[in-house]
Amino acid sequence: MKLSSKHHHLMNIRFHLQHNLHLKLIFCLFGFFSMPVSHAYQGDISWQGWEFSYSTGGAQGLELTEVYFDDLKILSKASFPVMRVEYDNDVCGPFADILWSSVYVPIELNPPYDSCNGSGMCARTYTQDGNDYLELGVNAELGDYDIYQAYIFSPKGFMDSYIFSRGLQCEEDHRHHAHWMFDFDLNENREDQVLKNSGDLQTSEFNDRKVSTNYWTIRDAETGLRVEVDPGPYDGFTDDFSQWDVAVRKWRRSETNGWRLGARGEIGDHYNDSESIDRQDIVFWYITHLDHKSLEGATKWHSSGPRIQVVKPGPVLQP
Ligand SMILES: [Cu+2]
Repeated sequence: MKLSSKHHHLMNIRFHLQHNLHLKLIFCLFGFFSMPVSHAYQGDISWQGWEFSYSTGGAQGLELTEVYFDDLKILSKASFPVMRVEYDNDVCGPFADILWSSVYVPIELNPPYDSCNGSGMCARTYTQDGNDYLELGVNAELGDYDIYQAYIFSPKGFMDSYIFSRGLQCEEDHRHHAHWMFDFDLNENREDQVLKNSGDLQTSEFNDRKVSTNYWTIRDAETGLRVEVDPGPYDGFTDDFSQWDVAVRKWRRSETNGWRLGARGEIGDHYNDSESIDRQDIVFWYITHLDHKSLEGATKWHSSGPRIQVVKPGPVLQP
C-alpha cells in the first residue's frame, strides 16, 4: 500500500510516550556520556474501533497487547522478535537483529514517510482514497541498518504489519528474514482453530509456505469470529537459510517472550512437538524474506509484511 501524506489531527488518539525512566537515571548519573538518549515508548490507543496498548520495552520490537476491534478481542500480543540476516558466502553475519530499547533513534535522512522525519516513533492518522488509517511505527538503527517497524490500522477491520529496512553492513548481496509473532486470542476464550485457506482445519502444530497455502484463517470455535492472515505482495520466498513462511504453535510462555534461537535458529525446527492446536490458545509466526542486492546501494528502503483482516460472525439465522 502506498501511503499519502495528508495528515489528520490525532484527535481520537490518546498518546503517552514515556521516556524510559531507568535509562534516564543512568544518564543523569553518568552525564559525561554524549550518547543519544534511548527511549522506551508505551501507551494506549483507541481509534475507530481499534483498542490496544503498545510498548517497546520487551526486546521484541514494537509490541501490541490486548488488541480489540469493535470490542472483540483479537490478539493477546503482536510482536517482532527477530530479523535474521544472511549474506552471500557468509562474508558477514549471519545476524539475529533484535529491536530493543537501546536501538530506537530518529530517522534523519529520507525516512520511508515524511511524517517520520526526526522522530524515533511515528504516530499519525491519514486519509488515502477516502479511507482513514492509523499508523504507528518505530525507527531503529542496528549497525549500518535503518529499520522502520510499523502497524497500519483501518476502520474496515484490517491491520497491516510492516518492516522497512535499508543499509548495507557489508558490500554483498544478502537476505533479511523478518519474523512476526501473533498470539491470537479470539474472543478471549482460548478456543482458537487454524485453517489453511478457509476450510482445511489443522489439528496439530505445523509449518507452512505461501507456495502451498494462499492465506490462513484463525477462528474462534465458539462464536465463529475469525481473522484471515494474508501475505503482502513483497513477502518474498523461502530459501535454505529460512525455510518457512508460517509456523503455528500452541501457546507456551517460554516460547513467546523473545527470540532465543540465534541467527541460524529456525522457528520451523523448534517448539514443534505435535501438540494440539484445535480449540487452543495458538501462536502464529509469520516470516517475510527481503532480497537485498548490494548494487541497489544503502539508501533504498525494502518493505514487506502481512495483513490481518477481522471477519465478524454473521447474524444468527432465525429458524
Ligand atoms: Cu539489507
